Amino acid sequence: MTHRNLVVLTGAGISAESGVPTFRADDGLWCGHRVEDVATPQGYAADPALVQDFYNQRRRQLAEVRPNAAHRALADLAARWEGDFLLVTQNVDDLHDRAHAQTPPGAGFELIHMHGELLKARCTRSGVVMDWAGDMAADQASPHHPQGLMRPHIVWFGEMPLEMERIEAALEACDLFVSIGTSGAVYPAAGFVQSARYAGARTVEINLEPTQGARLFDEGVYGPATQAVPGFFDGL
Ligand code: BV8
Repeated sequence: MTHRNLVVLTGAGISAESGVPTFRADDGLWCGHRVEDVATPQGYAADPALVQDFYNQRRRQLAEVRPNAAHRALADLAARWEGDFLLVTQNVDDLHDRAHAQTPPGAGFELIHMHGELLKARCTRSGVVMDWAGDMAADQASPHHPQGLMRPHIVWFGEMPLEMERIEAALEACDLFVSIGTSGAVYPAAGFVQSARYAGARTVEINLEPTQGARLFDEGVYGPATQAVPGFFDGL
């Protein structure tokens, strides 16, 4: 069966073999922090220095990691895919961006970072988003508003993910939905498989092991992403 309109959702598991830690380690902590202390507007308001340092550490780490075979397999697929292909990532690293930069220009690859990006910052007053590669101070003045501060351009818990209308439109039109390296613990991303099923799409979960939402998928492909992802898409 040939597919025309593909939506791929990725999570932290696709970057794990590049050395980027996933979120839900066994101790439930995230790099030693409680999620609510570092990934909520309340946590930022309570201790902006702690939150900025948490993101400064992760932004610095990007220099030490590289895209892996799973990121590259998706970029190669985009270069040869003839229909629509939307890649939605929950990840805030730039590994998909870097893998795609190595493919021919104009390849059919739309990428949405629905939870924001480590390499971008946002003015708290004007909402203007700008590239940001270095550290950010707790009281980082904004060049866009006299009373504004710069915060990470990251979607925290309780905040609306980005580009939801584009994502929902693509899910309604897709005939193949592939979820890669995500535990299915966070909404609305965890609900995308239901939208794809409702649209009549074939749904596939690719993960290290079956997730809590595995039964929602038509098929499961299990193993490390650097093997399972190329294996699945090479055969497509
Ligand atoms: C919103 C940015 C509404 C931060 C992130 C009760 C029930 C249902 C929902 C809720 C509820 N209470 C609250 C909610 C909503 C909440 C939510 O879902 N909470 C959960 C915890 C219950 N969601 C929100 O708040 C969202 N916003 O709902 O807004 C709204 C409406 C109107 C107006 C305003 C607001 C916003 C959620 C976004 C939060 N931000 N990230 C940052 O990154 O610093 S979420 C964070 O979790 C990351 O983005 C991450 O990507 C995401 C999901 O985690 P995963 O990627 O899945 O990572 P995880 O570690 O969990 O899993 C990794 C998987 O990989 C595992 O399955 C593992 O087996 C696998 N793996 C590991 N190694 C490999 C591998 N697979 C393959 N190969 C390997 N080598």
